[in-house]
Amino acid sequence: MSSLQDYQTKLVDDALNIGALKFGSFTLKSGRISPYFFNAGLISTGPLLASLGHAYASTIAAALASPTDPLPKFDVLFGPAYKGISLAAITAVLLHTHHGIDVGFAYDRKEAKDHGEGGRMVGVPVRDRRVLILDDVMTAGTAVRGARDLVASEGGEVVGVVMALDREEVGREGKSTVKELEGELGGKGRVRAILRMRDLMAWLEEKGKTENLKDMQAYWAEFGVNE
Ligand code: OMP
Repeated sequence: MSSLQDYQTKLVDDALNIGALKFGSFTLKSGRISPYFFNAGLISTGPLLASLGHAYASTIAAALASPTDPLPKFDVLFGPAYKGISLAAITAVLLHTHHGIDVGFAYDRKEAKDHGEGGRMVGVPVRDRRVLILDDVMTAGTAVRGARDLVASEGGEVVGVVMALDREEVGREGKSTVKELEGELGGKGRVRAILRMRDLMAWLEEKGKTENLKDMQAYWAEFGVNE
């Protein structure tokens, strides 16, 4: 029996159907050669975005209610440009409509604007607010740390991170990216994901896709967190 929630299985199925999740051989930003790749940018129809937003919102609501390591309450959902923008927007809507959780939404511009309202940030101000960063994929944490530094430079306090996929890899020093980031953000439970690499492996096992699973296990042995 799979331990995956319905919204997790739905995301894997949807992503595979439209080619947003692929098994094969892919070169990552880090230079590592990965047996799988997740391209959240392909999740781009109304129904698919609704499911993904529902999955993010459910993950956040469950994390806030966790009896052991709850995600701290937050005021603003920050979606880093570009992919985080639409994802954070739909999640803010679904948190409101399905969970009664009302938060602001903000994002950055990649190019600072020097006319009109100016600046790099759009949406509700993050100054003196508790901010949750929402993004697509985390490998070594470089993208997330960039977003955190930006929010901090605008006077916001980043209390957590939520991703669609946590690849559960170690950084160059061999330490878990999630553990390092949680340490930097103030403790356990601060980095959450709809799916982790182990969930994809559980799914492959359940479907009897042993060749893909073997490749994933070999990759995990080399780059996966050591737990
Ligand atoms: P880090 O910045 O190292 O955490 O890598 C995250 C980024 O890698 C994402 O924002 C993507 O640009 C890219 N990426 C994916 O989108 N999907 C993957 O499965 C793997 C990567 C990656 O290159 O590591």
